[in-house]
Amino acid sequence: MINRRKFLQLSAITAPLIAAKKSLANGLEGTIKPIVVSTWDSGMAVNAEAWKILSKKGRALDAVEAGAMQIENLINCCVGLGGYPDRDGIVTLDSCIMDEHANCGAVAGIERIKHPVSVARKVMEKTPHVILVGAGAQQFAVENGFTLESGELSEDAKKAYAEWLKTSEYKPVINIENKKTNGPFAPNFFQDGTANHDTMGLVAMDSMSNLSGAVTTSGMAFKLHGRVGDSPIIGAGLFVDNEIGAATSSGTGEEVIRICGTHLVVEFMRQGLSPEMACKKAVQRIVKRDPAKAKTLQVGFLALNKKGQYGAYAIQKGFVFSVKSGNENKIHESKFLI
Ligand code: SD4
Repeated sequence: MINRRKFLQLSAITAPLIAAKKSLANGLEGTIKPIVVSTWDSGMAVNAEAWKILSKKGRALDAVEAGAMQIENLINCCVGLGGYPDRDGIVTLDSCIMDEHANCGAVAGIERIKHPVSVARKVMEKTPHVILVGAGAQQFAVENGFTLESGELSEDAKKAYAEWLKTSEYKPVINIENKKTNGPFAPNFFQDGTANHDTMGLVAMDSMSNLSGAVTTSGMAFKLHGRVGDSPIIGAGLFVDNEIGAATSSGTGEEVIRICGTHLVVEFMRQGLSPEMACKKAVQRIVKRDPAKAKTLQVGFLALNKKGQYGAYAIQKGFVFSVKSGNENKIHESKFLI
């Protein structure tokens, strides 16, 4: 007969074995966490902010919000209020956030609010809704203590808008960060040399293996007033499934919305594809629909799975992303299709 002491000894030996077997069965051995991945090279500073939370065993949701706020805070940055306006000269911001329970919130076309990502979080936590738009989103923000800012364009944005008004042509600029090719429409570079983009998407996994993501943007420069891109649309600009992984996107939002881009990426990962292959298949879906048009635009997807593996893929050369974990802190170039 097995006595109590023997039973305890046996359990002490078998419990870790069972746990190890379970994690092998899940395929999660060797998981890298915490980890945060962000679009573009400006993601380095965003990741650093998120890392302050992740490295202290904080929640991925708090980390992605803090990361997005970092870039929204910059005065001459394309992402927040310093971003480029729409064709009427008004800066309108889109943002969303999603956590490990599929809770999500978003704001679209919000004006004069510095931290749309935090308003998105409030929509998620304080309302039964997912998306608030325009004046309603702004009203909700003010009612929840957010300050109504002046709405004046940044110096960069004023110059670019004046330049754009000369032709008033709507032409989304591929890899708008590239100063050499994009001339007056290229935004500034930050002091650390990283480029200044109009969208920041980031996804993170915390030390509890929980995933979250956030996106914040001023959207496509010189868009029609009222236009909403992919960034605040759950399943387009951001999707998180805590069983599988998370994905975000950057580029021409209309193309991402058409294929429910980030949801598609996560579903490809569910089928067993690596993050990079999942992003590639989503990019192929866009290109296949209209190959000629695809040559004229850029879309990049960035994904992270439950093992802490990440990958990206873009239509064109030039999409870069930033990674921060215990193992690395660097900018990667995405592979591309065309
Ligand atoms: C949009 N996807 O508004 C955004 C723009 C973007 O890098 O990502 N630019 O369509």
